[in-house]
Amino acid sequence: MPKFKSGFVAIVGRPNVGKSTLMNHVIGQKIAIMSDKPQTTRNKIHGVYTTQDMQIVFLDTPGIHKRQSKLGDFMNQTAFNTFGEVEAVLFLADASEGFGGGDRFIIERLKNVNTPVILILNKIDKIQPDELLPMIDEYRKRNDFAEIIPISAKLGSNVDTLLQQISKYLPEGPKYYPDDQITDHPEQFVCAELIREKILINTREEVPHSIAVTIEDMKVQDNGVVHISAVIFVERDSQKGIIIGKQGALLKEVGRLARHDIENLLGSKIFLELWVKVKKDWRNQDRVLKDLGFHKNS
Ligand SMILES: Nc1nc2c(ncn2[C@@H]2O[C@H](COP(=O)(O)OP(=O)(O)OP(=O)(O)O)[C@@H](O)[C@H]2O)c(=O)[nH]1
Ligand SMILES: [Mg+2]
Repeated sequence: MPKFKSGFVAIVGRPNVGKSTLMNHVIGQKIAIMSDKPQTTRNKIHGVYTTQDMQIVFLDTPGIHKRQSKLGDFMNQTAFNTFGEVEAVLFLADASEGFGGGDRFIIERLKNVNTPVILILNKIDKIQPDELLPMIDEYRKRNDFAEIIPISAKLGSNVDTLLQQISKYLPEGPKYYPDDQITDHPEQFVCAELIREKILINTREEVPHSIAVTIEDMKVQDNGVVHISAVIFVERDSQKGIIIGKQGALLKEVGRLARHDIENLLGSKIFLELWVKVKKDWRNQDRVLKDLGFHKNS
């Protein structure tokens, strides 16, 4: 009988290239939030993929970007820290945008790592087939990649091939997580993230980056309904107005969309209570970042 294989792989790349979309597709459930706004993911998130003969633990990471705040520093460091702790690094690039300065910056950092780097060219659904080969050549000139695999994370094209290729780099190993566990994060974290996703989708410009969400309370009531109380932190009074919206319309819509996703996640009815509070310049305050769950070593 073949031996069980297992290991960790990190998904890294610029913001918005589709890292979380890929992980969710493989896991088959939304555990990492996704949006068309860059810098959606802020923490490292484990997604566990288990079959009969292997277990791959994916580490979804924040997009590596030009830092603008202490939160940004934390996010970049979170991504870089994963390079050394995995069997392979999946470097995701956006095929529809071509090679750019942001990719070069990451490749330079990857050159100092001993871990094999698999280049994934994502969003091939957005390009013409004849654009692919010249792009692969361009990337190949820049670094010695262990594999180069074009995919569409959104449509799931070629993701099976990717999984097979990853398995080549996994050693014989244990099941790190039980069969039915798909992430390392507690439900409360995923719930808070789902609420943040709905705000990202419904707001523009500076607002998406200025919010943080915490779950203050979560308990099952006698009638089986899960009561959740969440706080949305913003940096300024004006942003509080935007999040609440005209006669509370935006907050209501955020609540409606989040409730739908959270009910899917928990598999039970929920009652969601949302509060909006101002915490001035929280992205640059070490103490506040810590309170909100951004710990240096995670
Ligand atoms: N057309 C197309 N769109 C995609 C594909 N993969 C992801 N997207 C879209 O790209 C956007 C960004 O996706 P995310 O998964 O949030 O990207 P990310 O790399 O995790 O972004 P950060 O967390 O900000 O670093 C979303 O609007 C996705 O729907 C793909 O294969 N094809
Ligand atoms: Mg992400």
